[in-house]
Amino acid sequence: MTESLTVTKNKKLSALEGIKERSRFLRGTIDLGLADPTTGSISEPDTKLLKFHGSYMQDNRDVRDERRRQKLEPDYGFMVRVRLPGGVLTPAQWLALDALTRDTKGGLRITTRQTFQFHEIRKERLRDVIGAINDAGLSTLAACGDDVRNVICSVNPPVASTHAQAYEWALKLMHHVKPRTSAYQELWIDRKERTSDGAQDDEPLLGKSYLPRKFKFGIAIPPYNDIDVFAQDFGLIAIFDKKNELQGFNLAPGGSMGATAGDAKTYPQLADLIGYVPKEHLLETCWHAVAVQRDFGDRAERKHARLKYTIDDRGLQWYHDELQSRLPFLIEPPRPYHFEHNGDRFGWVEDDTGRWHLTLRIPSGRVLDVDGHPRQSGLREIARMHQGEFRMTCDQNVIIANVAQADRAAIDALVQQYGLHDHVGASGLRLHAISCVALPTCGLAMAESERYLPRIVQKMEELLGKHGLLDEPIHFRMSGCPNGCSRPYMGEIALVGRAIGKYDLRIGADHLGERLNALYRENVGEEVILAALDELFGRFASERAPGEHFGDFVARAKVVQPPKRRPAITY
Ligand code: SRM
Ligand code: SF4
Repeated sequence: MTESLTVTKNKKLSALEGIKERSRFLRGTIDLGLADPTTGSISEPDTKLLKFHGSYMQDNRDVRDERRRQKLEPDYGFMVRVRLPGGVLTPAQWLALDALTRDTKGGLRITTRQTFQFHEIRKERLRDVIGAINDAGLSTLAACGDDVRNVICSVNPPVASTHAQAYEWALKLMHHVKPRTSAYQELWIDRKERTSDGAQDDEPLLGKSYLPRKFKFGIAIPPYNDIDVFAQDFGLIAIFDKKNELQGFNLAPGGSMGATAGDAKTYPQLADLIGYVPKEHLLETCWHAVAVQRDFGDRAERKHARLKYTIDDRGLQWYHDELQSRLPFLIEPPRPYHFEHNGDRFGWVEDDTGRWHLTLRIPSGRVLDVDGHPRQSGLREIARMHQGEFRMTCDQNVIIANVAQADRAAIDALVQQYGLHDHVGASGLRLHAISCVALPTCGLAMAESERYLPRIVQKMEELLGKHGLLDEPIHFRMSGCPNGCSRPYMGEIALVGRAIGKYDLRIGADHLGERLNALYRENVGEEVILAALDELFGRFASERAPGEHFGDFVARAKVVQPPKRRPAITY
């Protein structure tokens, strides 16, 4: 790690670097903070360390001002995120997570990285909740923090063996690069009163200061790009032979969505191909892919600390060459592949082995009983009888996977009984609409997102209906701020929150997740958004080429000019 010293020697490290380095491998004083009964919070430095354990301290922003007026401390609650590589869990695990919602608010929340979050857990219940997640054979370690996040993997392929093989590598990869600290075991599983000094710990990959920032891997199984592989810090495209045997992976580093409003030095960026490795080299390649960023990522400026900036500052070819220099085998040129599909396909799909998979739409991933939609109860009943597994999708939906033909009718009956058939008769826009959590729990939200989605979708549907476009599959993404948790920069239409009631309207990403969109109207309210879309839908209906998607149309018609990809490297 001498290189990292060279890279950062003339810069002042960010404050968080010191907190991490002094934390005794992520211990800090979390144990003392949890034991303090005088407040619902923990100390600021400990909140940073807690993220590595999979939890954020938040407060309910709906009541923040009122509590301040009443001179009460904020209404603190903890968000807990489960680490669920590939988004797969058993019915027993579903039931275990479902039971934990007794201690939380907002039910189970499926995220855009195929896992679950719980919200508004009181401090005194945090250990029990995280402990119970571990009792269910799951973990929260590295679900948040400056580490390698949940490794995501396509869940939709109709060829069962391709999913099984890719999923196996998602699990292996997550295991290979996860933190090694024993602090997690002490705090949440052994639940020690006082944690150790960490002297026995070592982090051979991540180091004492962990990574400069989060690092995200995702595995796509062509022709499905249901994970948005180019939005990852390091995308992996699984390559199969004609017999559907996994051969290896194309490597696509340098993507991520986050940007800061008004700061042109921050921007969304797509990953680009740098080569291919056979599957037996995947783990070593990914280890070093992380290590390069550990050593060269910006530890002074957190807004500039993602791999995309390291690559853009130094070049894609530089990253390839640096990674190559650490590997004892050659990175080969990328193998051919093509994507045909992005997003989820709803309803029943039969795979090549005769097993069935049912994708259900869960608006914004919120598994909760709400008026007329007892989704949580319905999925609980399905979990009680289901013999296969559940798979979460990156569009926040759920797949009742691996169902025998004989069990389909019983599942269909529960779907009807509990109103889980939202996808039936839904507009193309509604089926492909996703939103981030935003208010009231997200501390960074500038505008509503999840709570606004139903209203804006309905208004947009009125316009689509007027122009005869209701069935048009349009990827619509909404975020409560420019951080981009719903991958809005890859939406054919996107709203990115700037202030309460104000959004950037962005358009022009393609339908396959291979091109970013561009800003069309900045910081505008609903009226302007709808007027702009009315005009665009009208033009799209009358001027589109046969089969052309909305995003492609607005790009071809030069309504906006989406950014270009990085130039390809030479091999
Ligand atoms: Fe995110 C921060 C929610 C996927 C980019 N994200 C947050 C926090 C933790 C807010 C905070 O830092 O205080 C949000 C918690 C809200 C809450 O109340 O629960 C939050 N992000 C989410 C989730 C739950 C959105 C959802 O509605 O599903 C997703 C959880 C994923 C998971 O299971 O791991 C989520 N976040 C994403 C994605 C999409 C992805 O990874 O595919 C992105 C864009 C890709 C990327 O990383 O750039 C994303 N989240 C961010 C960023 C911007 C990071 C950056 O480098 O610029 C932040 C802000 C930060 O980290 O400082 C952020
Ligand atoms: Fe919060 Fe912004 Fe992420 Fe939405 S996009 S969850 S508002 S950080």
